Amino acid sequence: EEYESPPTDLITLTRHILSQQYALGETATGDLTMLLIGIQVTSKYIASNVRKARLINLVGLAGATNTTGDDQKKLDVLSNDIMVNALRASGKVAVMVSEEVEEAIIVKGDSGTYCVVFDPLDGSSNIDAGVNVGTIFGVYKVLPGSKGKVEDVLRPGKDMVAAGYTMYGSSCNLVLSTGNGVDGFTLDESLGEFILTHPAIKIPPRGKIYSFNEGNSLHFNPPTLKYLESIKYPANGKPYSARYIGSMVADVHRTLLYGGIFGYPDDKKSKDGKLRMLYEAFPMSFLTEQAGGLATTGTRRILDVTPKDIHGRCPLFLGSKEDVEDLMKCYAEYEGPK
Ligand code: P6P
Repeated sequence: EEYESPPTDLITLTRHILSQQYALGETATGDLTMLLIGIQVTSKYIASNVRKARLINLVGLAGATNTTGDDQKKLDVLSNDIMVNALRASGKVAVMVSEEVEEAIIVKGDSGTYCVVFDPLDGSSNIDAGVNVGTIFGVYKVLPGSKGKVEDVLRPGKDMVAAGYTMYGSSCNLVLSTGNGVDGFTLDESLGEFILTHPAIKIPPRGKIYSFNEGNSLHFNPPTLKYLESIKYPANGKPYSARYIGSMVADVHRTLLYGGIFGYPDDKKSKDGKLRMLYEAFPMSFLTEQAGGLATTGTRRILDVTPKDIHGRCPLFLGSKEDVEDLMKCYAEYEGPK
């Protein structure tokens, strides 16, 4: 049959970032480009380790147990070390916050003007079951005149200049926004390049999927229960489908592409919910808004919230505009005790 010649105009992640950088004109220093390229290299390295670990754990290859057990770093610690070292080496980063590190890392010496907050391997408890996991990151510029201090990242998510995630699954997908919409890239392992495969991702205005851990229903607050009731027993007799992977990157990726709503609410057991603001809620809310969706705590736009602590949590509902508006209505109409 007809031989289809391979594409000859590949838009790699590097080329795409540079094209956006040019769009910024002469103000562009190239620093953000270098930083994002550093994150890209990190994602490739983590992808190869995740793939090996998954293979080893699942088929129990000898490599899973080193001669001395303590050499075998847990994958999330390994991913953290890879990310910290790559960001430090980029020379563009003044402050780092990692889910794996208790204190903010202030880079000494002539460090850059960016701050990167990240969860190096979110959902890693799912690795042994072969479930998709991911790296989530957000980028702030330091405050004017700052050489890098923790206050540079105790700011609302709307101050971020870039955010994204890499999902490690059957393929490796990197989804990124620098404030001009959302673009998705797929790692072509034969080239070692992320190729633009999902340009200008737009979340459908309404979906048919809800994604909550209903195992927590006993603790859910009335507005959350009222909303879930409205989509499980709707007047139109067409209930939503339930999809919950339990790995934020996978649940958010599906929500961005298919639409619907993902939620990790506050409840009687966890008054701020479970998800961390800086490196889970803010980056995913940034991407959701850039793709035309909404992201709320139930009563407030998530990107307007200011964290008091670098590991602070907030309730989160994000997804298709109309679905999230329905959720917000349930909160607005709730008259009971806050
Ligand atoms: P639960 C993974 O541990 C994680 O941080 C997110 O990736 C995920 O959305 C959430 O926790 C799942 O939490 O309580 O439903 O298992």
